[in-house]
Formats: sequence, C-alpha cells, structure tokens
Amino acid sequence: MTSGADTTTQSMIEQAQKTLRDNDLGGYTVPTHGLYPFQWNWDSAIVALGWLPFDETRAWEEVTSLLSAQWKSGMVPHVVFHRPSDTYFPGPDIWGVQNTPDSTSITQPPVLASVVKLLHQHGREQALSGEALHTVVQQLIRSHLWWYNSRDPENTGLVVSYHPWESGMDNSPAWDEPLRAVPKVQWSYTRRDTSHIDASERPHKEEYDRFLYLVDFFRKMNFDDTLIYQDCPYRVNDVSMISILHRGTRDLLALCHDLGIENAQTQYLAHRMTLTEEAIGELWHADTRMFHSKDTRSGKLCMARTSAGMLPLFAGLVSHTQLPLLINELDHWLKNRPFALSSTHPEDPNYEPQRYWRGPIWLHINWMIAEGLLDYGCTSQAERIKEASRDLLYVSGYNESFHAQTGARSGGADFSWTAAMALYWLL
Ligand code: 9YW
Repeated sequence: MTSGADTTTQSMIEQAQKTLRDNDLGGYTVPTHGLYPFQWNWDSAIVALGWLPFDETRAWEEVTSLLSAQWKSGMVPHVVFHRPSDTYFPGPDIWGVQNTPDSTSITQPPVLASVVKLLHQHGREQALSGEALHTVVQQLIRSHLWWYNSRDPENTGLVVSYHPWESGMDNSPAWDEPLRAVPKVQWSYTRRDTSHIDASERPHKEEYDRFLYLVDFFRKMNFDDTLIYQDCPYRVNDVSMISILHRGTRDLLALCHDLGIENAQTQYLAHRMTLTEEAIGELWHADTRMFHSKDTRSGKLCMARTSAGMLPLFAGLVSHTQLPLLINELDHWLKNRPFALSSTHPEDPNYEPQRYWRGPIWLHINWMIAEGLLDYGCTSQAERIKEASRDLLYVSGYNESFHAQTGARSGGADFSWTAAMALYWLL
C-alpha cells in the first residue's frame, strides 16, 4: 500500500515528465510554449538533467541538438531558432545571423559541461558513448576555449558578458548601472512577452530599448569578437557567468581525464582556471560580504545584492576566509523567509518580489548554490535551500519562477527547467 505522500510525489513526478514531453519539439525542449518557443542554451542543459531519470537517450539529444548550433568560433548561442514562431520577439530577422540552424549572436551561462559530466556519471545505459561522446567533449572544449580567448582576450582571469540576456538574469538590478551607459534603440517595436505575462512581472520598456540597441550593435559589428570586445558599451564581469564557466571547465577537465583526453588544449584550460582563481577576489566586497559583478567600463562593482553573488560556491572559488562571512550572509538572507532564495536580497533597495530577476526565486539557481554548499561541507544550508525549493513545487507547481514572498507562480506556466529540477533534484 502506498501512503498519501508517496501518491502525491508520484503524481508530481508524472506531471513533471508530462511537462517535458509536452514541451518537447523533437530533440529539443522549449522552456514553455508561447512565451519562449525556441531552444534556450542554459535551459536545455538543465532540462537534460530532467530527462535523465526517465529517458536517457532523450537527455543526450537535448545536448546534441544544442551543440548542433555551435558557431565555427566555438560559441554556443543563447537561443537556437530551429523552426519559426511568431510568439516571441526578437526573432532571427532582428538578430540578423545567417547560420544553420539560425540563432542569436550571444551566448548564455555555460552550465552544459557540468551537465554532460553528470549525464556521463549517472547515466545507467551510457546512452551516449564512444565516438559520439568524444564529439560532444571536443565541442565543449572548443566552446570553453572560445570563452577564455574571446571573452577574456587580455588574460585578466575574468570573462566578460555583452548583454543582460547573456547572463540569463535579464533585468537583475546588478545590470542597472552598466546598462545606463547603453543608448536606447531608435526604432519602434512590439514586444511579445507582455502579451503572455503581466507587465508587472517583466522587464521595463527602458530595459528592452537598451537590450535591442545591443542586438543592433552586434549586427553592425558583423558579430566580430574583437570589435565587440573593444567597443561594446556594455561589458561586465558577470560573477554568475564566471562561476558557472569555472565549474564547467573543472567538470570538463575531469571528464577529459576519465576519457584519457589530455593535450595542449586541456592544459591551456587548466591554466585559464588558475587565472580566474587569482582574480576572483576582485569581485568580493568587504562590506556586503559577498561577490558582485563588475562593470569593466567604469571599473565599479555592481553593488546590488543578488543570488548570483552566491554562485562562486558552485565554482569552488570562495576562499576559506570568505566562506564564514558569506555563509553568515546567507543565513541572514534565509532567516524567517519561508521561500528561498530570492534572486535579489529582500533588503536591497531594488528588490521587487514579483519582477523577474529582481526578486523571484529560480530553482536551477538554488540547485547550483546547494551543490556548491555541499562541496564546502555546508550541509544544513544546502538542505534548507533544497527543502525550500521542494516546498515551492508543492505550493505552486512547475512555473518559470516563484514570487519571493508568497511562493506564488511567477512568469510562464508548465516550465521545463522547473520540471527538470523536480525530476533530477527534488522528488
Ligand atoms: C527573455 C528562457 C529564458 C532564460 C533566461 C530568462 C529568460 C529570455 O527566459 O530570458 O526573453 O527574457 O531570463 O534565463 O534562459 O527560459
């Protein structure tokens, strides 16, 4: 006989699997229909983890379909337009990239390498092995080499991001200051996001105007990495990107080691990791006792307190002196807050509990922070974040994100990465 709790969990699992199946367009999973009708980079990586427990072959397909859009340069784009849809703006005509498959010209946090390591490690059927696995690993090596060479050509140890969309944290208050230096686009356009979701949960027009200026700028620069690095009005050392890249490179090198791949490229990647380890201290602020992104144009830290500031835990980039201070901050952040972890600190002046990356809770971020906490032996905080994440599923289901105070649905419904985190991590 199964207990009530078991029955509920079982039906949650079935619902999560159904969410992924319904969002499956054949080899790739859309984040949700309507609002996001294409393949998004870091969503797909997270979603592959969700497929893993019930369809390992499909999990690997998510990876290979994303990598099929890799540019010659090595960049893996942020959105792949495998087939047309008019429910999202800006589409391929605005980005102006001429590739097959069509894509945007920017990237997203490279969590894929860490995911591939997990798929390889936990896959029971070894659904991808031999030559196909080697191909994926070679593609990942090219992607990570591109990251360091194109996004940190001066060997500072800290890669840069050119667009808030690259961070995957579109309207985080961390970007307010660097975004002010970006002009507004001069043409008129119709957003689609606010026809799916209430505008109070979405970025403001002013942000979109600047997002689109940057899209135009990349096109005018002919997508040339060197020119963009020199002239992009928005150039930020994004602490979440840097952390996810660092963890990804570490996981990729571990996978290479297992597969007997050791060469000049892997040595070079290991060298770039040491540069990041030496430089990460520049993103630590003694007063806030956490990490921040940095606007490389002004040289100033982006002082908003956001959950991105906890992601160096995922990367193993927190020093032993910083660790107790950071954990103390986290404990304070979690205290008396049933739902966690808000994307912006509730005491930050720019906190808005319902507005996208200015407050709401995102489960894949929680997963990365919890993984990092476990690596540092902070098991009670990791467990606390995991429980809080599970509670959100029971309160509100598989939504894009969750209202930071009430745990209510925020953003799109039937959302793939939330279902994936349920299947892989929480249920
Ligand atoms: C957009 C798909 C993507 C995520 C990002 C999130 C949002 C796209 O949706 O960006 O148009 O605003 O910010 O992290 O990958 O889920």
